[in-house]
Amino acid sequence: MDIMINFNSYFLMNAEEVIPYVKAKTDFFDNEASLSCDEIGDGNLNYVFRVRDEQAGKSLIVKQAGDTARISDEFKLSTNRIRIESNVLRLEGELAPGLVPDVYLYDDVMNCCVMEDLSDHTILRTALNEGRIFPKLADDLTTFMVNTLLLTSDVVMEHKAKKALVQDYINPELCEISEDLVYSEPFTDHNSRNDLFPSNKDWIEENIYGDDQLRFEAAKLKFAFMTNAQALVHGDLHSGSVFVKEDSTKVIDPEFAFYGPMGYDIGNVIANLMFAWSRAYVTNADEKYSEWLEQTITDSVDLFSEKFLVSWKENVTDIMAKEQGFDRWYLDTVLQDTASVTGMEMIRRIAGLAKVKDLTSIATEEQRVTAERICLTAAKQFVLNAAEYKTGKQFLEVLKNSASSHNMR
Ligand code: SR1
Ligand code: MG
Repeated sequence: MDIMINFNSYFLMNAEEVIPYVKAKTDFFDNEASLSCDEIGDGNLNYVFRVRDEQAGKSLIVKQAGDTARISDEFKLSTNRIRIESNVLRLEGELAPGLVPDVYLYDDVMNCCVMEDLSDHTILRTALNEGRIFPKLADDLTTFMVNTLLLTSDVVMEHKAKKALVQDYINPELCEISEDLVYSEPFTDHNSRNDLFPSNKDWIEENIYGDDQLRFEAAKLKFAFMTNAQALVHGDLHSGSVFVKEDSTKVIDPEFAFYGPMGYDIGNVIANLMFAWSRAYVTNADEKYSEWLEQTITDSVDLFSEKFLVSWKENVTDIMAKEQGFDRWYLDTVLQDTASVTGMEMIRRIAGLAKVKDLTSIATEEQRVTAERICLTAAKQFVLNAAEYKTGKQFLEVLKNSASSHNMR
C-alpha cells in the first residue's frame, strides 16, 4: 500500500518513500503499477534508488543529494550539486547524443534527479576488474570529451554565453574536494586523511611527500586547476563514472562539473585505464585483455587529438583562434595538462583518501605493492615532464617503462 507523503519540503528519502515520490512526480509508470525500490548507490556522495515495475519491465533511477557526503559527515556539501548534475547531463546529452543517460526530472525541492536506468550496463571499473573488453570504449569516450570540452570553450562559444555558463556552473564545494584530495593532501597529509597501504607507506613518504620538485609541480597544477576556466569539464571522469556494455558507453555523475582545464577529464580517463593495466600486469591477466587495454590507452590520446583537430576546423568561431597553427598549439597545451592530470590522479588514488578497487582488491601484498609503485613511478614522470607526452604511444611507454623498472616477473 502506498504511504501518503508530501514532497513539498526536503527530507532524505528511504527506499519505501521513493515509490510514492516517483508516482507523485512523474508519469513514467502506470498509476496502478506495483513498484519495488532498492537503494543501489555505492558512490561517495549521494543516495541512488532503482524503482521497478517488474510486470511492465520498466525502471528508472532516482538520485538524491544529502547535505553531507555519504563517505563521511566531514564533507558538508550543498545540494546544489544535483542541479549541476541534472543540467550538465542535459547539456552533455545535446553535445554528445547517446553518450549520457536521459534525464526525466530535476526536482529542486527534494534535490533529486530522476533519470534513465542503465542496469543493462555495468560500471566500467567493475567490468575492467573482471577483465572484460569493450571495443568502442576509446572511440565513445573521445567523442564525448571532444564534444563536451571543445564545444563549451571560448574558441567555439560566443564569449558572453560561455561566461554565463561559467557562472551557472560555479561549483565551490565539489571543486574544494578535488583541490584537497587531488591537489593538496597526497603531497602533505596535512589533514591526516591519507590512507596508505602499510607496505608502501615508507616508500610513499620518501618518494611522494619527500620529493620537493614533485610538490612544487603539484602546487603549480593546483592553481591551474583553480583558475583555468577553459571548458565545462565533467570533473570526475574516472572509470566509476562510466557505464558500459558491449556496444554502448554512457558517462554518468557529472556533479563535479565546473569550468576547468580540459586535460582534467582526459587525464582522469587515462589514469584510470592505467590502474586497470597495472592490475592486469601484476596479476598476469589474459594477454588479449592487456593488449586491448594498451590499445585503449593509446587510442584515448590519439583519437582525442584527431577528433579535436577535425572539430576545431568545423566549429571554431573566435577570429584569433583561426590563426594558422593555433589549433595545434592549443591542443599541445591540452595534452600537457592531460599528462599532468594523469599523474595527479594516479598519485591521489594511492597516496590520498579516495581509493580505486582496481588496486585495493589485488589479492596479494606483493602484487599490490608492485602495482602501486608502477603507477606512482609513472605518475611522477607525467607530472615532472608533462610537456614531453603528445602521443598515445608515449603515454603508454611511460607506464610500461615503469612496470619494467619494478619487474616482478
Ligand atoms: C569525498 S568524495 C571522494 C571522491 O569521490 C568522488 O568520486 C571524487 O573522485 C572525489 O574525489
Ligand atoms: Mg561520482
